[in-house]
Amino acid sequence: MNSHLRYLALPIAIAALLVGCGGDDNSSDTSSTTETTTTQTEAPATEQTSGDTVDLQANPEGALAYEETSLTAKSGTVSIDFTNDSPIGHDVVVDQDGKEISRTPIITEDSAVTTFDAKPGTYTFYCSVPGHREAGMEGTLTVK
Ligand SMILES: [Cu+2]
Repeated sequence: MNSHLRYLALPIAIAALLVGCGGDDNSSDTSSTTETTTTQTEAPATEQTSGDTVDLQANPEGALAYEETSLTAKSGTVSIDFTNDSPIGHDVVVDQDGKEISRTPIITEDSAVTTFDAKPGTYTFYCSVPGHREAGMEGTLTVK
């Protein structure tokens, strides 16, 4: 009478719960040398007490004309934000009493900014591409 009843007691899940203890003895973080001392002092917004930025656009269809021929700005640091969406090259020259103050490069399908210091007064702006001013590409900038 050989009872082959083998009772295989399988040890159910020897849950070796190796609790990952938060040991503090792991001193392998010596990578604290990546501290870069960037002293970037960002300008606190554009809180200008004076000055102005005005938009000026050339005729997008390619006509020899600015969309605005009369601009007004506050005195101080004045920027003219010039946009020319046409394939005809244009620029903006600012002058006062025949003396050039500032200008943008000649651009096509692009935008450019020219910045200058402006006291109150009347300025003229025009396109310096030959023939364009004569065709009407000029206007007045009034600085108050
Ligand atoms: Cu022009």
